[in-house]
Parts: sequence; C-alpha cells; structure tokens
Amino acid sequence: MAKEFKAPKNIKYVGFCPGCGHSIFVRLMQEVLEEKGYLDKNVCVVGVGCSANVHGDNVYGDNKMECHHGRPPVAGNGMKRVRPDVFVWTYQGDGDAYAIGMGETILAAEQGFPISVFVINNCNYGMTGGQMAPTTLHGQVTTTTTKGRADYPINVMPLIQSIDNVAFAARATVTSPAEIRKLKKYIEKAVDLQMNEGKYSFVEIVSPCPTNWHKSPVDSCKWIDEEVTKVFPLGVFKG
Ligand SMILES: Cc1ncc(C[n+]2csc(CCOP(=O)(O)OP(=O)(O)O)c2C)c(N)n1
Ligand code: SF4
Ligand SMILES: [Mg+2]
Repeated sequence: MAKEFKAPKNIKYVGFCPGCGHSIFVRLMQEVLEEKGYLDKNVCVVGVGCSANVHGDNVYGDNKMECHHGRPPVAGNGMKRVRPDVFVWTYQGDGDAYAIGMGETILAAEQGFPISVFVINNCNYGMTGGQMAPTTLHGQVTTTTTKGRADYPINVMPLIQSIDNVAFAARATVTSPAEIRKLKKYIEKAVDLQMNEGKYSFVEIVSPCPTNWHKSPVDSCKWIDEEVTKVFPLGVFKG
C-alpha cells in the first residue's frame, strides 16, 4: 500500500534558498523528533552559518541555542550535563565545524561527549557569500579562489572514525529519495545512541548550495553525485 504523505507538525517557512540541502535536513530532523517523541525534549545547538536560519522558525519545539562560531559541541556538552534527559544535538556547517571549530569538533569526539553532531558540508562558507572552506574541492571556484582552489580539501571522517569514543560516524547526502531515507536512519541511530546509551555520534551531510555554486538545484545534485562524493564518500564509517 502506498505510504500516506504527512507533513511534520509545526513546520512553517524556513528561510533557505531554493534547492538548499539545509532545508531537507531540517525537515528530516523535525520528522525524527516528532516520531520519537523528543520535539519538546531536545536542544538544537546552532553554529554560525546558514543553519542559523532556523532561529525564529517554529521547528524543534523552538528549543534552540545559538553559539559562538564553531563552539556548538562544547556548548552542547554543557547543556547535556545540566539536562541529561534531553536530546542535545549540534547543527553546524563545514566552515563552523572544520575551520574555526575544528578543535571543538575533535575534542567532542575524543572525549565522547554524550551529544550528537550534525555537519552540513556544502564545500564553502554559504552564509557569507561562498568563500573557500577547508572542504572546498581542488579546482573549485569560490569567491576567494577565483581561479579554482590550488590546494586540497580535508576529509575529517578517517580521523573521527579512528577515535574510540565515537559510537557512530556516517556521511549522507540529500540528492535522491534513497539517500534521504539513509540520512533519516542515521539521524534515528544518533538519537537512540545518545538517549539509550549516552554515546557520541557524528553525521556529515553533503549538501547542495545552489546559490553559491552558481548551479541549478538539479545540477548541484548532479555535481555532488558525480564529483563531490568522490572526495567525500558516503556511508557508515563506524557503528
Ligand atoms: C568569529 C567569527 N568569525 C567569522 C564569522 C563570519 N562567518 C559567519 S558564517 C561563516 C561561515 C559559515 O560557513 P559554514 O559553517 O560552512 O555554514 P554554511 O553557511 O555554509 O552552511 C563565517 C566565516 C563569524 N560570524 N564569527
Ligand atoms: S547560501 Fe547556500 S547554504 Fe545558505 S541557504 Fe543559500 S543555498 Fe543554502
Ligand atoms: Mg558550508
């Protein structure tokens, strides 16, 4: 029997550009929180970047905490210590988590903070106009690499995967219904590991930024499938 489509409750307009991967992640997280009964028992710890668009929108039961750039894992750890009954998760960009916040990203994994980290990797600094990020591909044109990036991106997954305190590490994308379903499973797993076992999880989402990539939403997904995933392979790396 065909599955009946239902929009998650309480989701209204969220201010992302058309075709942006952030919006798919936001919707999926809202679905998981609703389905698992954590809508009013979670704290979304937001980094600085396009993830901050969720402020003021009626998602996640409105339980959001803004942080200094790159600091959500440590701020989230503090929140979890005072409210261990609540699902605490970070919502960050690749610039937030792997540039200014790289220290906190690795610290949280190494210490096994009982939180769940979600990083939207769109290979640039989306919010500030498409500058080079640590994840920008070799040859990728950005506003600060106008002739194409001369050096090479970093892939944090092998390091995260190698850390004993990491219970689950995975990378997904949002370019097709099949990939979106996988991402939903990863989110569910991270929720369960934190709330049932007090464990740290890391999920990276390779995500289109059509506005700064100067591609249509369809071409952005094609570029991810054909090029970006060669550099940032998808799948479960731990757990
Ligand atoms: C301390 C500090 N330095 C720099 C900035 C400017 N800034 C705001 S968002 C951002 C990058 C966001 O990129 P990313 O984390 O990849 O998120 P995206 O918008 O791409 O999702 C930067 C550098 C800032 N807000 N605070
Ligand atoms: S600038 Fe990029 S990441 Fe930010 S909302 Fe627009 S498409 Fe999404
Ligand atoms: Mg980014």
